Amino acid sequence: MTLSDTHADTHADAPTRCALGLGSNLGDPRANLDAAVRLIEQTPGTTLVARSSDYRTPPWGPVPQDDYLNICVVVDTYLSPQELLQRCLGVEKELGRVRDIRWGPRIIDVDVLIYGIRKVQEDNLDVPHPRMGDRAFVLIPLAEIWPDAPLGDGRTALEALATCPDQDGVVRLEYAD
Ligand code: A4P
Ligand code: MG
Repeated sequence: MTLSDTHADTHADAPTRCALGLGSNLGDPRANLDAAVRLIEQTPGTTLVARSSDYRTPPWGPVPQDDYLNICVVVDTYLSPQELLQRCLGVEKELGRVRDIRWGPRIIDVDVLIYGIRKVQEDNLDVPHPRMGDRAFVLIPLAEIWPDAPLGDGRTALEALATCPDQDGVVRLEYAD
């Protein structure tokens, strides 16, 4: 990706604050998350503002699978919403993600949670992420680094946590190294 590519349909004169949600439960999840954050950091026109702690989270959804590691990051970016999505999909591809079962295990998932206060509803992009407001594996890391994050339904991340189920299973990891 070159700077001119990334700015092709972007004319913003100030960056937009965005939140991304990352998850991994295949291979070496910690290494996968670290590698994804490095790639996000290297994205032209994009600055990493904050990265949450790593959280071990029970798998959500109908597919039996291993626990996940989940994190959130906050970025300031000049990319448009579609460009940011394409970058997230590119990071997944670069790390070797193969899409098979919906909600199934994955090397890396990078979702666009929030793009400023914009609502985007396009065929391939729904922002704010429609399922984040009741998911502890998203809200806990997000509220750690951006408690006032606007969820698009009038609530902040911290406010949504007050009524969010399944928080007990989410464990913040502290690494010795
Ligand atoms: N797409 C639309 N909106 C967005 C957005 N805001 N961000 C489209 C990213 N992508 C978005 O994604 C399929 C398509 O969604 C993309 O090509 C994009 O055009 P996907 O990642 O292949 O599909 P998926 O992840 O299997 O489906 P979905 O509905 O996004 O799944 P979720 O909701 O992300 O669930 N349990 C724990 N503990 N932690 C997890 O991280 N993740 C999942 C996946 C299940 N259980 C989990 C976790
Ligand atoms: Mg996804």
